[in-house]
Amino acid sequence: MFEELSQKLEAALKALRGEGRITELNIAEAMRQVRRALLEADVHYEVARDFTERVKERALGQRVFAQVSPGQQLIKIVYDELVALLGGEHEDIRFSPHPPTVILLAGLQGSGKTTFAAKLAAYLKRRGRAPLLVAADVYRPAAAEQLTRLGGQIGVPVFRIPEPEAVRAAQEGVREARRTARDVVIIDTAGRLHVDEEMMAEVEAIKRTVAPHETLFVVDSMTGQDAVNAARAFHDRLAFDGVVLTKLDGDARGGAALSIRYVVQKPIKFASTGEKLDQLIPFHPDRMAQRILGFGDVLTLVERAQEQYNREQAARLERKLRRAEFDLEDFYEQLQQLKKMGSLRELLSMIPGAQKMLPAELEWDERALRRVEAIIQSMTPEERRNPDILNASRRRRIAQGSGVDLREVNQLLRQFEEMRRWMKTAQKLGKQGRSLRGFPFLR
Ligand SMILES: Nc1nc2c(ncn2[C@@H]2O[C@H](COP(=O)(O)OP(=O)(O)O)[C@@H](O)[C@H]2O)c(=O)[nH]1
Ligand SMILES: [Mg+2]
Repeated sequence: MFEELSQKLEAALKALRGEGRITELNIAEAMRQVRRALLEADVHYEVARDFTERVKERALGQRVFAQVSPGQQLIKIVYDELVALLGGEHEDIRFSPHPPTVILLAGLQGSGKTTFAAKLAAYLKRRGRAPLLVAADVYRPAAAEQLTRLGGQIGVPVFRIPEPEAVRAAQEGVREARRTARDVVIIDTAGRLHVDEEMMAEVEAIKRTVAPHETLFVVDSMTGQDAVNAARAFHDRLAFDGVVLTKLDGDARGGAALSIRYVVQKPIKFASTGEKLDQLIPFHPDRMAQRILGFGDVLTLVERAQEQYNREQAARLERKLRRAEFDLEDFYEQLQQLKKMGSLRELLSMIPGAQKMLPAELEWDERALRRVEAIIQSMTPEERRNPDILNASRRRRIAQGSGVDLREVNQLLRQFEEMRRWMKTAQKLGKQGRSLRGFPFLR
């Protein structure tokens, strides 16, 4: 996500990052580079120009170059402005005090509406809501089919009617939700390849009829400036309440998406980062700005961990950590948890600094993870609980059993020891008042 933009921005700001002398002149030069990086990522030129102008003005106004760590100050200004550009505060779905809350999705064909409908339903279900999906994309039977299949995967009911009448489908869907006590209705609509009158009129009619609490515009971030134009066109007709950026996992022209908020003045509420149904993140401008500037997104990582981790497991783990009893069995359990949280690539992208080491090594990493699993699986329960008994002959047996080199077994055990040592250090920190959160081996 924004990997290229990230790298270029970092390069532009790097010269200013150290304690080095900063002058009006090199601020101007850095901003020229920042502007170029934004333009190359397909950020709208007006947005890029305003952005760098504002940063420059603030930097000069605060006499950044006279400060103790001018580079850091400037990066802070860039960060603040980026957060502002992305909308400032996080905005959640606005739920109606009188359920069901009705959410209408609109956007071009292929933008990811149907996928998002299911992702949103799964997300709301995890938050304790009872959603109903409504197929108001009534013209292609395959569309309702797709929604029904996705609903099945996440255990959320899907409402559809056989007739090709979108407005009625939406209306009856809301009625069905009331009848079956579902508290959120998500209406998936038909899109066209291009903005066209018929489509707009239909979505408008649905909106008028069901009076949704939220109308969300779903847009493919990879379509560059077209995304911005579509946003404008939909907003003129529908006056939507929020934006969903999809396909942020692709890197191509994602920067255009950053202009949308600026152009339509409506909050981005979610970002979709893959085809899998759990690849959805609530959009937080500050977290996104941190990612773009290469600072990772630790908060989203922790939230993801908390979602996957049940409380009992967490309590047990915490107990073990406190007593420094963490063994290979716990380690294995953690690996499984980690895998459930998403792809390694996605997780690493949330860890500060990890993006830089990503590309080439990553495939190796996924393979390495499987080998680690195989090694641990080849141990007896007793060995997992008490790795100290792993003498040379036991190690040889494990290597043979898991089909890896003895060297790799030794390496894993060494790393595990190191990790345990780190945990003890973390414990000491914990005693000094800092809490131990998230995953212990994601330092
Ligand atoms: N890589 C990626 N693909 C996505 C994402 N969201 C949707 N897709 C894919 O984009 C295609 C179109 O999505 P769909 O939900 O059918 O779009 P719709 O026509 O707007 O309903 C499908 O192949 C999806 O799997 C995303 O966030 N990332
Ligand atoms: Mg669809």
